[in-house]
Amino acid sequence: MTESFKYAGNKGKGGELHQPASDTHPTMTTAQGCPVSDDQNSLKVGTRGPGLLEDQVLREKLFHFDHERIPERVVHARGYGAHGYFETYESLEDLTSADIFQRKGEKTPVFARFSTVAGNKGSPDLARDVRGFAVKFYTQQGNWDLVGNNIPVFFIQDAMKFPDLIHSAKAEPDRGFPQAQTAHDNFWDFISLTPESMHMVMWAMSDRAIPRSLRFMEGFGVHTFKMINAQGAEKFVKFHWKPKGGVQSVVWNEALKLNGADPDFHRRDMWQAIGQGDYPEWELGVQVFDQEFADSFEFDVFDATKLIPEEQVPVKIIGRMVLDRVVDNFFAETEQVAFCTQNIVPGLDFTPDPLLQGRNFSYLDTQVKRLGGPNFTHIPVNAPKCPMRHFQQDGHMAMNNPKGRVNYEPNSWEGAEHNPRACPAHGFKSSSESMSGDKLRYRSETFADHYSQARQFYISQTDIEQAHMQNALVFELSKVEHLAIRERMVSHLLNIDQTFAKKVGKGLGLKTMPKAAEAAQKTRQDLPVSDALSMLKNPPNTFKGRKLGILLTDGADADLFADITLALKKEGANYEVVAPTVGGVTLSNDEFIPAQQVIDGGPSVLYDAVLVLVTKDGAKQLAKIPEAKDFVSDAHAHMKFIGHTAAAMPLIKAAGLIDKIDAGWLDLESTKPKSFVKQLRNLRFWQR
Ligand code: HDE
Repeated sequence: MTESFKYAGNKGKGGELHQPASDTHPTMTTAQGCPVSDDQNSLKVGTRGPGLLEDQVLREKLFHFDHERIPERVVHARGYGAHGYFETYESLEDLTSADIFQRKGEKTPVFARFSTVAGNKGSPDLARDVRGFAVKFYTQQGNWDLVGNNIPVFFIQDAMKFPDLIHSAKAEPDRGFPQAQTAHDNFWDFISLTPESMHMVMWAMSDRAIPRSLRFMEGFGVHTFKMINAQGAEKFVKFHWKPKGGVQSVVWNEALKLNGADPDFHRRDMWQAIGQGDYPEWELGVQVFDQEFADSFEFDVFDATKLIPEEQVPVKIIGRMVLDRVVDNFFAETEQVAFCTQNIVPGLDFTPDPLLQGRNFSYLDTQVKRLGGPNFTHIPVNAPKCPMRHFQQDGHMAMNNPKGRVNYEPNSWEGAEHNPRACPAHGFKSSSESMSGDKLRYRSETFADHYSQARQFYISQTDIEQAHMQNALVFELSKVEHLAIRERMVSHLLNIDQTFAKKVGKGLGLKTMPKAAEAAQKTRQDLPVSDALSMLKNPPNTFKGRKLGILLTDGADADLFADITLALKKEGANYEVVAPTVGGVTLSNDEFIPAQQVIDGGPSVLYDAVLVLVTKDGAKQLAKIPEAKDFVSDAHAHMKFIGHTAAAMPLIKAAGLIDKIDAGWLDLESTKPKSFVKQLRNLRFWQR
């Protein structure tokens, strides 16, 4: 737990009740520092008004309020950020001269922001969407921003298409809906006319797009970058973040319900985990390869719709990121943070990837608009933590103008203190590639295969994951009004996998299957299964950082409650008590247990597994409450483990589940609390 933040249950930081002004409170002032005598009543003529224009205290208060909003990000508007550090595992001096990778064990401060892409700032966390995964490293040689996603490829190959992609995904312009959803005509119209998007679409239709927690997502730099060592030797790299807690998602029906039950599910989860000292952690890895590999690889390494399977180039782990501090102020930090792909440091470089080249323009450009001028680097969350010396000056809100008389270069003024010079030996140098060619608007033939890796992703998934992708496509395309668009999508799926396409076609009730879409290149059937692409083939085997929802009633078995909560603590897991009233319950030994949720407010979708710990009378009472029945039936439908005792039977019966009890239902009279928690490490009972 950090010094400045003590987690206080649902109250959070500063949850104290309002105190009237007293000696213990400092005097409130205006923004100009003038002490305020009354902050609740405007200045009026007489007791009932009218108000007076001269009331500078009212006018200043309203003026500032009127200007509180800044434009939200045009994409990735909804996000959540936290501070932490990056620890370098070993020196990478052979590979790169980047200062951050020179010294084993060195810690570099970071700020990370995770986001959805399409929805606005107030949209729910569990939208089916790609998640942004942006990290700012405050290195000793300047800020390095690794602005990635939780999916290793992208929808398009050229930045020229980005505004179209985003316009199509966002709310349709005439009607202003749907919000934070791709399940509408415009999106699928664009996608079905954009075959290069097919690989990414397969990822977006997988459960990767509905993560259980921001803490349980992978992150990817997507593009190929370069690392350059002190001798000038270059290698290509792709960046990967691997969550220590494993990769985990929710199921779609759960996501739909979570958006209603807790639209802030992801940010609350991050806030609580950090507050409780369960710091989210990822390892940073790189796939390193040279020009020779790039030339021999099946696809163009500058094509952002392709990945390099880990089986072909293994991920070398080079450090870890720990997020250990929530922000002091959401607006100042999470809203105002400005990530930019052009922020790199000596020892790293860009590649010609046409998506990356466009991004390097777009981020800075959008930030000038969003943050109101060129001086957003003066905002603490954006300011480098190493010395900055340059002759940039003035502009809106300039706070750090350089000191002294000299503000130009070259100059002949003596005195080094405020008079920097460029340094050819240590300054950033672009890699010295020789390039030539005609001026063209052109898409390289090496970018032409749009289906092979989409197929490889599909065949690498388990049956359950494949079924979820199929259901996701049926869901999304069923919201599309125009049959022609649905059919066009299925025509692409035929190029990926025939059986898959037929299942989706059937799910959509297509009378006849369309012909396969024309393809610039035939789909390769020879790409092997890559197990690293599946989530379920790589389970975390832990319940650490997860949450059990315990449905409790008065008189419930106190020993069992104590044993289970102890076993959870040992696992590093959490629990919440859900009770008939938020007033809490009294256990069999008269111990009082406060509740975090009342039944109607704590549905089982909030938890990774549930436990029904009740008396028979309690279960009979619960059997009359629809939300209590939903609690168990949803947990069952979402393949969750359900702990219970014989006393819970009246509720289970009322929920219509009595003949559905399977091995995912764990009877606490025969299962020891320790083995119960051990079972929970499987996270879901998929066999159901
Ligand atoms: Fe972004 N993207 N993007 N993007 N992106 C923005 O910058 C853009 C792309 C990503 O938490 C914007 O400051 C273009 C790929 C993240 O603040 C904007 C293209 C990847 C974030 C922008 C892409 C990303 C953004 C909006 C195609 C994964 C949120 C606000 C050429 C590798 C960062 C802003 C945060 C944000 C442009 C494609 C990741 C408009 C033109 C590929 C994580 O500049």
